[in-house]
Amino acid sequence: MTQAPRLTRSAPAARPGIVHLGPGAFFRAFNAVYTEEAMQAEGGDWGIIAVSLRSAAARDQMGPQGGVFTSVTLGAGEMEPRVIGSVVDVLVAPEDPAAVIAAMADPAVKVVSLTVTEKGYCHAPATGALNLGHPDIAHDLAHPDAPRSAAGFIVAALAARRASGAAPFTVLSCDNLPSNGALARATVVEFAAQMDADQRGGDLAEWITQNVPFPATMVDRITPATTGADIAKVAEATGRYDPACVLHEGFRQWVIEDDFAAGRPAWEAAGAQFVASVEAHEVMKLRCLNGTHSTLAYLGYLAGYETIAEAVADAHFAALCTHLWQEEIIPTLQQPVGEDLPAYCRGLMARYRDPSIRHRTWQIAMDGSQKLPQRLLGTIADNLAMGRKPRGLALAVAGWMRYVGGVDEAGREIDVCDPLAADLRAASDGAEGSAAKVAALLAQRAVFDADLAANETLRALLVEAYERLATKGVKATLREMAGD
Ligand code: CS2
Repeated sequence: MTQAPRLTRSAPAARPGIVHLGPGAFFRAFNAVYTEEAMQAEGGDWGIIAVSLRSAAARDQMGPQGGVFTSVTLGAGEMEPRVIGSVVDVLVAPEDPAAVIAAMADPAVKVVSLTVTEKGYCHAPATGALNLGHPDIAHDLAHPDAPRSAAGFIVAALAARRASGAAPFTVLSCDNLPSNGALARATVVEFAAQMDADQRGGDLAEWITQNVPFPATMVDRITPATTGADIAKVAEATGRYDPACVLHEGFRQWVIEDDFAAGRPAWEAAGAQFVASVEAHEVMKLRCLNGTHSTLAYLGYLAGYETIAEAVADAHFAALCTHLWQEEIIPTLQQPVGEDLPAYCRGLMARYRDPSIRHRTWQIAMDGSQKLPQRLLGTIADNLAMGRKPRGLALAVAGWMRYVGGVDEAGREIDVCDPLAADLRAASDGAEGSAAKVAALLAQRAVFDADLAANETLRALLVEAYERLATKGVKATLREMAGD
């Protein structure tokens, strides 16, 4: 590799107005870019203090560069690099939690946004309730001044602002969860209620409920994890070494509920859509995009495909997506204002097919226990309630069941990355035969609610799909389903 000099900041940094929790690739390709463009168009002190709740990687990558990084738009074999400067500081929470609370408590900060992934909400995926048994939540309730979880930091900072008479900030969830604003509110308020119950919070839960807005958002931009080869390619193209670079598709969509306590960047100047309710957009995106993404991830991985583009280049996988959209997903949806559902799904297929986006099936397969309910299971429940048999969606869930069993079709071990991986593996290993394995996994209450688990139609569809996958493999199963 050429010894390119490191990227550094050239323009002065904006004053901070946002604290963002979760400074991974998606945040850099999305929130940071929208905020950069909003400040360029309309000005404002909206510099972002990015906070990593776990590893020091983001700080080690961006810190020496003064927060700047390269955002690379991919498409048609071309790379379009651009330096983004909206991140003005990067903190690592475990190194100094008090510094994070102080940054969030600064009255100059008007928005606290989050991309902490599904598991960062520490909730039970099947119900949405805060999981009080979660180790981070238990820790934070015992040590509220040195929290680890997003909810713990938000409550500590809101308590500090209330005590100092500062106005609250807006909490802006940008994770792929249904009603993500309401979910963030429920977990934060429940955490505060636990503090109040021990006489440590006063009536903080009530104060948060009355004063803190939690607008919902729908976020969309496909952003694979950056690899070493990507960093080398970017250095080649730009002449700068930038380990914080992100490579993503050109498409982006941000739909936001316009409910902010103390102002916000002019994100609409960068194309964000402000609406009264995000729900229909969110459900459309989670079911149409993320639902088929997870389907392609499990079945594609088992079939030996490394990326989404490779999977949909197989005509049977593409046909499965089309079947899912037309027959099993769109019939459950309300059409969001300004969207045309069939055209939206055709657009998704075009996005998936782009071979320059190397989005690994293994990456999307991660954390399935946290993703399945909103991506696949709600759609299944709606189909069943309408008297329909969702065979394609059941095949996807059976694919997940095979995947979490931990062995691929060639007999190789799968590196299953999921907070419940050990439980799921034990459930699968402890059962013999397709029907028993399906039953053992359906009994995982964190993933399947009691009603769905008791549905005999679903059980039969899952057992049939699981048996086919186990005996014939993914490719032969898809060929049979297509009638070839
Ligand atoms: C993907 C998403 O990793 C995953 O689970 O389905 O990250 C997806 O790429 C984004 O939601 C697209 O906006």
